[in-house]
Amino acid sequence: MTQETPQWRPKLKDIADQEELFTSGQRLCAGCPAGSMARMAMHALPRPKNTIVSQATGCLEVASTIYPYTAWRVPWMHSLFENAPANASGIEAAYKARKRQGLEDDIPDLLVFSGDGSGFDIGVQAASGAIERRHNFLYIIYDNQAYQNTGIQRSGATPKYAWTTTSEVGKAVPGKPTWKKPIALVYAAHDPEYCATASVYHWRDFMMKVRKGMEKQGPAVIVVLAPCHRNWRYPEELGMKMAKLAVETCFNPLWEYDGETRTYTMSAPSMQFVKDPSKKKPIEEWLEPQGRFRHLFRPTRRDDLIQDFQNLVDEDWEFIKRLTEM
Ligand SMILES: Cc1ncc(C[n+]2csc(CCOP(=O)(O)OP(=O)(O)O)c2C)c(N)n1
Ligand SMILES: [Mg+2]
Repeated sequence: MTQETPQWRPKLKDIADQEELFTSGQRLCAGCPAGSMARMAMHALPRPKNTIVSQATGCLEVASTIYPYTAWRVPWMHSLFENAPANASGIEAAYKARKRQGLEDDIPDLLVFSGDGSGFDIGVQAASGAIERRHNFLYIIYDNQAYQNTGIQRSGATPKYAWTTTSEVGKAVPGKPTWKKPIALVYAAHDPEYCATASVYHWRDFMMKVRKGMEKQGPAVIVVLAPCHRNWRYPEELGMKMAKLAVETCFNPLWEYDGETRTYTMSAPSMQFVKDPSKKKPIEEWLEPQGRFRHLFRPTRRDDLIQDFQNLVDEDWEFIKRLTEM
């Protein structure tokens, strides 16, 4: 057996000494974990000075690139919802052509960021095509479960019963009528080199996944849950706690797909709930602090809807458990 190089594990001390490639001074909301997510991702790059970012529109983009300022200390390209992975494909193709002509020695690493609006809905076509063409890029989708930057419209990532401005709560309808798309599985089914889910709370797990995804030669996708206090309506200092609870309730199971072996693996933070199912918290612990689910608890408690939500979470969890036990 060949000796594998040990997996990179970030240490806080080392990160503290590194240059910030996603800087402070951007205009994300106070407590918005999307900013922490971007910082962590940039600190996990294998070749920080040799990376190009292609970014779809969304909170992270509009808040970090208000003309004439930018929070990005790497070459960065604005993209549409529809084409962020396609832009990355084009950049890679252009560098390859220039290298063939002897104009470049190197092809930079490509990192794509988008929100769930692009990653779950409007940009799926471009992402699907870029993965199929086997471009060498990592696509990070930060999932805050709605189109937040334009005023909280529901997306394919919005869970059932959540309030948004386009999934209203009233006498006739209790929020969004349908469940969220299993988008990470949709991308994993494309058989990329690497695919994973992540949480902004489990910072080391997330950063190790970013490093892995960047180092793979070929397409990689990470879907990271990043709470949004404007829509989820929790006190703004509780973002990381909401992300942690999403993992503890198994609403956001953390797993990886390895394209080489074509296998799914449960990641360490979620593995504990497989080993000891009694540690899995009831979903209402995650739902109740969130104003977008207030109507499930007040003025009358809707046990039927809470139970339905729990059943959906349990079904997804059982499915992931079966996949990762293959
Ligand atoms: C095709 C298209 N439709 C609508 C818009 C307007 N728009 C810009 S950002 C945005 C919301 C982004 O949502 P998401 O991707 O989830 O990112 P978030 O703002 O939640 O971080 C919308 C609707 C657009 N730019 N392009
Ligand atoms: Mg969003």
